[in-house]
Amino acid sequence: MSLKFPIFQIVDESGQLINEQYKDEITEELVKKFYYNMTRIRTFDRKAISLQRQGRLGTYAPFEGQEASQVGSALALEKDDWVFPTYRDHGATLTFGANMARTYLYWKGRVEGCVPEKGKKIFPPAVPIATQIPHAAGAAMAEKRKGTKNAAIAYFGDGATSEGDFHEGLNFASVFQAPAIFFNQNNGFAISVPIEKQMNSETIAQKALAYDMPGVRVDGNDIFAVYFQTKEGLDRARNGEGPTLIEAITWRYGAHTTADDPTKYRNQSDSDVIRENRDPLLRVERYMKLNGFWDEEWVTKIKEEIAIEVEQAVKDMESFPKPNVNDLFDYVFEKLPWTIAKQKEQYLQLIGRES
Ligand SMILES: Cc1ncc(C[n+]2csc(CCOP(=O)(O)OP(=O)(O)O)c2C)c(N)n1
Ligand SMILES: [Mg+2]
Repeated sequence: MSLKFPIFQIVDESGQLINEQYKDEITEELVKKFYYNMTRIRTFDRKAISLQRQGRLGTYAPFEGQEASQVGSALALEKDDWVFPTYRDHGATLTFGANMARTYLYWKGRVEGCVPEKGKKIFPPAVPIATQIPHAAGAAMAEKRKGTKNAAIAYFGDGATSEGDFHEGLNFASVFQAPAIFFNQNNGFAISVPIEKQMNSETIAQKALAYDMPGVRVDGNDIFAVYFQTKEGLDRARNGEGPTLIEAITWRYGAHTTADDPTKYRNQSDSDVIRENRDPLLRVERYMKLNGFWDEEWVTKIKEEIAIEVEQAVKDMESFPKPNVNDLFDYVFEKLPWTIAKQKEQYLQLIGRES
């Protein structure tokens, strides 16, 4: 099956353009946009880990290594499309226009972290695996019924493809020819379980065959391949040609979350080798150098701007108004049962407040 679903690349590990078809569309502006957005989200991600280690954020799920998949797919979207992310997809949501301070706030356990910018159709990160997939299919079906040209994208990992929700979502989208992109980031692991132990299929892309939709396998560390394949899938979706499944083969360098120790289940030196050979940012840097787009001054400037933006987001997150303790009790039942009312009273007493 891997022969039927070859890995699609446009720029190889050394930064060489190996697919001439897209040559004219690859402008200096587009390549700089790739580099800028990947640098931005990598900076965000590293800062999140540092904040967690200092006790300033709760558990965090890092995505370093997966930047090309997330930025490439998000940049292919139009502003009125829907985004259904997981806990690891802040690279995609930030690129699409999510607020950075609120994204940090989410990992402080604050519900306000789930509120998107006005007009941005970004769902809260799905922590229950694969539940966002039928939601995306539904949103796409709704857009089709309304007669718009908007599409929906669902992000999910390799592990999610073993869930019923994955199959239900793809089936519905296929039956109704809904304008959806099912964007899989195959990072080889569902927490500690390697892909060979998760499934007997050789590829994830081949699962599209069952639903008679295009299944595309791309090098998820080649942002050029991800961007153009997502765009093509979206074009088909907007033209009424239904959904597409994209398998982006990638790797997370770090732990599953800050609560995980990857050395218990894999050899971390593999990550060092992948970083040297297949790093998504390094590949764009190599491409830029080979094509005369690399400009040290510009790189220094954007890195400074990004550092300021991230520091400001941390400040905004930390100065966000404290949560209202009543929120802990007030929204589960329409009328507070006496047991919870008593708990609330005792808690307020404990913290020395009347209401
Ligand atoms: C329904 C459900 N089952 C189990 C879990 C526990 N869990 C959290 S993350 C995860 C692994 C998911 O792996 P994958 O889909 O490959 O995504 P990745 O974390 O690699 O991005 C599991 C099993 C969960 N959150 N939800
Ligand atoms: Mg995974």
